[in-house]
Amino acid sequence: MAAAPGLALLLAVLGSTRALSPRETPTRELKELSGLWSFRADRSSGRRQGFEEKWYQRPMRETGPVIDMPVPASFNDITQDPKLRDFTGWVWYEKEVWVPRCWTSSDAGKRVVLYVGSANYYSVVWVNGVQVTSHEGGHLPFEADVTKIMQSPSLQYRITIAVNNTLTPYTLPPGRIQYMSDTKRYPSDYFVQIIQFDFFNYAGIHRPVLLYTTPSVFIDDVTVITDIQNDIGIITYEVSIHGSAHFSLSLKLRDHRGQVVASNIDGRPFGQLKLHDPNLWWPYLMHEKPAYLYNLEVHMKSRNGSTSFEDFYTLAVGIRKVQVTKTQFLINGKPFYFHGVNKHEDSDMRGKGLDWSVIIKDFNLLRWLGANSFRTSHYPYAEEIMDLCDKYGIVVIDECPGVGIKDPESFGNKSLTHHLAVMKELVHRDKNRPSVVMWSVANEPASGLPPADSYFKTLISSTKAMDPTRPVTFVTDTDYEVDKAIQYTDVICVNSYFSWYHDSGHLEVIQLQLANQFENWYKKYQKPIIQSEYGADAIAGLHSDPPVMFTEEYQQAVMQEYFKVFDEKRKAYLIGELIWNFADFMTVQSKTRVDGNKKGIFTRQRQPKMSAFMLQNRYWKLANETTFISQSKPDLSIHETVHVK
Ligand code: GCB
Repeated sequence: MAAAPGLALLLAVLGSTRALSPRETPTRELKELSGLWSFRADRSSGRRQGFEEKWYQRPMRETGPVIDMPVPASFNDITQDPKLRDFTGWVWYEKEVWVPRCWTSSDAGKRVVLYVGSANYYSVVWVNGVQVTSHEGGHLPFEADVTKIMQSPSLQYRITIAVNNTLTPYTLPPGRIQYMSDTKRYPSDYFVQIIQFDFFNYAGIHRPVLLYTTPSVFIDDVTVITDIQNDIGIITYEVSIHGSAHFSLSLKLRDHRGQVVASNIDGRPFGQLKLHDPNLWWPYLMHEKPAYLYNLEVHMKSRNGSTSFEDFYTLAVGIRKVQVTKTQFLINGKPFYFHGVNKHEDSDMRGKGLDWSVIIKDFNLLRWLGANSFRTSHYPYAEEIMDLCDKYGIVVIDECPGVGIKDPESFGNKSLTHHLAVMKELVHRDKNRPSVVMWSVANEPASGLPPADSYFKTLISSTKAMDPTRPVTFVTDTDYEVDKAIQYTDVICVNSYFSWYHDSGHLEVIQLQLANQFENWYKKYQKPIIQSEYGADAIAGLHSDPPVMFTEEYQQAVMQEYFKVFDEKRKAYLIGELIWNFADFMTVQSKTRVDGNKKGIFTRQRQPKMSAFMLQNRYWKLANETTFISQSKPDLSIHETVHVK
């Protein structure tokens, strides 16, 4: 039996990017390297001193002063040094670790991998002074096979990671370094990093660093696609094995009680598992038992002469189907309305560093709010967060770091090639997640510029080729008459800030302008629309009646005006509303930002503003209208599907 066409395509296009999340299983061990690392910023004028003096060759304490730096965390808000807060260039991290002898002996039959959850934005990694990998781009994981190096006689290893946060017209997000040559106004060698996005450019090692093992012959990747046909759940899978062409595989699917409900022991790396009357994966608040996950166990055995290898990997699988019509977004054949938020990975002191307390607090707030979805504005979030979306049924629009693409220079081949590579990494990382229902390739690019047409045509069609099972979008704030790229998307995502950035203070224009916005886009394209951002800044505790800008009352009033139009248009083609923003967040210093962006309905410390209670009221009402309780079977025979095959 051949792999299903969609799956074959997905695998062929994805090729060999990093795949499975590191995980402990009976055949895999894992060692967390979170904690304190030695740290030094390279403050030399060209930022090249670390490379010139080869700081990776000896312990860093021998080449100069080091400070303690927590990992994961952004380095920016950890010290009292304003120059480190705004530092641009190379920073160096180092950690000395012990590795168990049973991992590294040459006859252990093990492979040792060094994994970095994410580092912003460009990283070079050495072990004991030997470069093992480099990676371009933040917000996504990368790894290196360090087996050979770890087979040296020493059991203590020095891991050095140099990270550069410089943004250029060809990075994602793009940026520009501006040198100030007027020596009457600026010190010599003075430069600033220019960015065109509205969040602080936090940098450093943001997600956990791990060492993990696999057997030398190992499960390299697992891809699943789920479908539902006439009460039968179909899981089409493909497993790739690395290290040997001779292996046998068995797969078991267990329900949440641990019972095996489907299995395949024919030994082949692709096939289908079928289940009668499966428990479907439903979004939070759409069903009485949302987010049902099965556990897929993949067991591989291989023999090479007298040596045998065994690997075991488990994957959470949610059976669900996504479709898009001209007016609806369907999950398991039922209309789904996104009542959710836009977020940031952002918190006091940690910046963009992963923190479990913040993560769990945020999920508790989302559920309190009655939010069923979020967009990962404006970059991929940690795998740990995505796991919880699968587990809690929070639907995700998964966005890549294509934010601030404004200059014509950023629409050339060099940028496009990198953008395609980033989408490939993102799709590869999140392809098996039931919570991910749509890819967003960018936020507010200059999509009215002539080169945007072919840039987005290629980007969107390549993303669809990588994953034919999910719709693709990008988020626009360009006028419907000049936008050149929405034609290629499945869903229109539009941002607008009526009575804030335009007609500031004039609440009375919102309804007219918003209704026109929706009608214009829909008439031109006949695609469903999500209001992917709207909102207003409110300084918590600032009040006025009648409402004026920056007060909690004004934020509420803006939202109320938007709601009136949402309620009218959701009867037609509006399929979602995502408030900007879940919480206040840090930005670059500017005349329009008072200690960051204050459009949160929660403060940065996650305390509710008045708007949070108002939104909670609305979202629970919406949830009650759209809940589907499974007394009757869902109708999965959709005839009107137009965009997603
Ligand atoms: C937007 C951007 C978002 C900003 C927001 C604002 O359109 O997509 O990144 O933070 O507006 O508050 O200005």
